[in-house]
Amino acid sequence: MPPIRTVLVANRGEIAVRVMRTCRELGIRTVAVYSDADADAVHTRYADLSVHIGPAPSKDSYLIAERILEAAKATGADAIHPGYGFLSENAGFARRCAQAGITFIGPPPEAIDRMGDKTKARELMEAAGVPLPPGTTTALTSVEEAVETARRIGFPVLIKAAAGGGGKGMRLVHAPDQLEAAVRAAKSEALSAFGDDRVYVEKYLEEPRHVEFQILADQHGNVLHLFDRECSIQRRHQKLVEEAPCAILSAELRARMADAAVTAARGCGYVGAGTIEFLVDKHLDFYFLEMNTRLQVEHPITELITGTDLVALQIHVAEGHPLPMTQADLAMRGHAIECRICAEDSENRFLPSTGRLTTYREPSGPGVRVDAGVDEGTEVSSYYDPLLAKLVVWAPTREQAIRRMDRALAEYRIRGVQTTIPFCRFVMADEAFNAARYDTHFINDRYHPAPRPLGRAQILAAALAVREATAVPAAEVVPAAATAADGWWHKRRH
Ligand code: MV4
Repeated sequence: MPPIRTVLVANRGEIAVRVMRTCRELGIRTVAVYSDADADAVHTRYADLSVHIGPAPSKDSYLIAERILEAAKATGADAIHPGYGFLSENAGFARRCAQAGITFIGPPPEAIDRMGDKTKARELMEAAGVPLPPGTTTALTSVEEAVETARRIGFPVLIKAAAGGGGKGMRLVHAPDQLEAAVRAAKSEALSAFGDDRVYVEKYLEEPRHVEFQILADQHGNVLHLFDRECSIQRRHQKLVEEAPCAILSAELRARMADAAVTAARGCGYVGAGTIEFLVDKHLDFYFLEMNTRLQVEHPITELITGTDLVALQIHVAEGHPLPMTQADLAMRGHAIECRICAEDSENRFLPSTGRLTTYREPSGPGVRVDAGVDEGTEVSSYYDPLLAKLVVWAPTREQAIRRMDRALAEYRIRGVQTTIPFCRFVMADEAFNAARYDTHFINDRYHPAPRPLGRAQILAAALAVREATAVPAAEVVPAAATAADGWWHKRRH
């Protein structure tokens, strides 16, 4: 395959900028696509060329394959990098790129299809000998089948959508009499979310850790792993803090999981960068969960512990070259942590926060990397994912990385929106996190922030609103207005 000269990045925000940075280092021209909301966005300005593709809503712009392909043709792009989200795991889009003679910088569409259907993936992984949570490897054909399976594997069980992933359309079931309703609910949710109502049953693992392996494969049958990341600190299936390597894996367990991950990638005919997700239970048994057939948000922590550039490697294998290293060339060094800086109010139920970034100053210094998609003056809207930037640190040890992250979080200055920085600082200070004793329930188990005291402007606004509604002197009702949001932080899991 001829070398790639121009890459169109079919994405926005931090990942678009991240991909374009490597392209620039490689002497590859970059093309941005942008919506109405992103006319002045960082990624739009960073690119060598930029093409307007439609109105702000993603469904009218970043998700329209036709528009993206037209932009690629109009600018002479010979490759498209999809980033994550949007069209990145859309096999149909990958096929249309190929038909248009454009290199899709990602896996073959067949591999996307094989791993996108979770029952197909389970069937393939079982055949390859990768450990799976007990359950069905085909879609349920009746409620009776669910009952029989649950009796065999034991409660609790999860009903999962075959077309799902990332937690959508899941139902937890504790007893046989709940099964019928759960299957019906899961099917209807799956139908409206994915247009596919197939569901299957899996044994529910109670307090698992989410540990994933980075995989790289070329078109010549070489498959490597780049070690592991722990991503157990999640809220509603959104990761917030990730670290590499996972602090609790012995060398022996890491080697067995890495083997299973390479086997999984081979089993679906994978090419490019991908991630195998596992759940690890308290006995340190591990189970295949799903494969993400794209570059992931948290890829930088792997880059920092392995000294690699995953985007450069994606481009290298997309050009048809063999991987430039062997497994023996790869080693992990030190420890990396990523904090996702999102426009969400972590002290008020992580509610989305919008507005103009009136102040935006990034931390820097030893071992600090910031991948941002915003700068001072950026208008943060509610059209897109709230991720503003990723703060990533590297240090020789986990302890030093935690201290370094806290230092960098303290340096960050963002005004205009609320962010997840207070939450990330809570994690860095948390005793269980420091001891690496945490699982996927970390946030529910440990994070119960007191509500932030209302600011002067909020108190005045509340007072005015109350006065307008009641026509009594504002001063008398301020305390009641200030407690209007009470109560939520008392909520606990179970
Ligand atoms: C599970 C599970 C427990 N047991 N499967 C959530 C997202 C999707 N990828 C699958 N998920 C889970 N599947 C079995 N058999 C628990 C979860 C889960 C989870 C997994 C990883 C990280 C955070 C999570 C939060 C809630 C549930």
